Amino acid sequence: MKIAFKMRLKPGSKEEYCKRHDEIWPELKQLLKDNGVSDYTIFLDEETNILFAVQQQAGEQSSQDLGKTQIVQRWWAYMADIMDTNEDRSPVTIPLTKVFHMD
Ligand code: RM4
Repeated sequence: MKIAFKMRLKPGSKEEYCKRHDEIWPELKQLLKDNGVSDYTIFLDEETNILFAVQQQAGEQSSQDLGKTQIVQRWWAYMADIMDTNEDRSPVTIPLTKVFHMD
């Protein structure tokens, strides 16, 4: 099932966000794949600094449901300085509603 959600990047952090994701930890990538997440893309609206994430999820969990794992907790803590976060440093994540799809 394809799902989408939005997060928010701190202004002026585009380059750093891209750099960190270009260098995504192999163990995080593997964890996502092992949990059925694939075809995962994040877009940035440079006008609003909103990050739009789209991904395929094979099971019940999206990338945002893996916060109980050490790897994701470490990754979220690493990213917290350039993103809008909750108390626990997870990225503020707002699910988006699918309104159209065409194969
Ligand atoms: C994002 C955010 C998401 C994570 C991806 C890889 O900035 O931290 O939760 O799944 O990176």
